[in-house]
Amino acid sequence: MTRVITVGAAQLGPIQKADSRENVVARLVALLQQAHRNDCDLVVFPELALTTFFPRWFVENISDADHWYETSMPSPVTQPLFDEAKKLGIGFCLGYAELTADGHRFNTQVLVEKDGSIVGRYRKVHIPGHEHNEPDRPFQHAERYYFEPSMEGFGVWNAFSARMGMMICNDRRWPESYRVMGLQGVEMILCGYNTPIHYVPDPSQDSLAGFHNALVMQSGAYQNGTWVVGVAKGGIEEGVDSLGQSMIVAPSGQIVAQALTTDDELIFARCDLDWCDRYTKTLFDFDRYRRPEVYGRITSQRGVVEE
Ligand code: ING
Repeated sequence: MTRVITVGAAQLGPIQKADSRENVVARLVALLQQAHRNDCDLVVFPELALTTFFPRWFVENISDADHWYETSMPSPVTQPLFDEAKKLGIGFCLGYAELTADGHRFNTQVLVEKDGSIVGRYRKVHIPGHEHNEPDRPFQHAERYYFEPSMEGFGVWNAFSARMGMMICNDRRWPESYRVMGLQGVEMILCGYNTPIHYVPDPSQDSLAGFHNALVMQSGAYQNGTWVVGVAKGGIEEGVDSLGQSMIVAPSGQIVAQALTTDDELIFARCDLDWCDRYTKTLFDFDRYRRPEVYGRITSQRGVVEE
């Protein structure tokens, strides 16, 4: 019997600062319904899918930013999304800013099954950008001020009759993210992102933003024999142009669907999970071919050590 998940990548166009959460949730519901009409089992939304990318502004007192975070999930404003998904019998993955009861702040994604239950929660591991105000930049990327890194790492959950994993935006640039999930038998990785095309520390990378986005997800998929679903919030948000190019990547590393716009746009693909075995049981048969005994530096050391 073949195992197939029809997955939708629900790319979002920009969310401006003045847009209400209610308005955004209505956009998410419309994409969810479109995914349902196209027989999707699961629809994936971007990173921080409920608000504008607020780390682009610095506030002196972090509690002045509390209104960007959710203190529960479902929250009152996201309940209509949970209700509609459960009614339609479709799962979803949603990125949002999480403020815990004991005051911790995470960049978070939840995976919701077709029955409306939350089956997995992932908190971003690799937090990019800077921790202090850098007023000389054209825009801030102060994620390291607004979010602490997860200590939970990368989980893999049994859901949708598959081994499902999650990662968020910058995580996709790091091979360890995929490998830690690969070693747990992951078959599909869900990843939301917000990627400004202008890379302030090195503008020579601007013209390569789309190339690098595809490069990392295609290699991660191939090297771990897994499907990867990358979903953007794209377009010009508060003056900052962000990459679209949401894509669904097969375990072969091939792109099977890609967004054409930088706006709200659903793409979808039928993903045969048994394709994973073609890679994980052959040239990436980890148990047969990996050499962890010579990979010690991967976990014992962070930066470069010479000699
Ligand atoms: N964004 C970025 C990404 O990896 C980043 C990281 C930081 C881009 C600073 C540009 C400037 O695509 C997120 N949201 O992790």
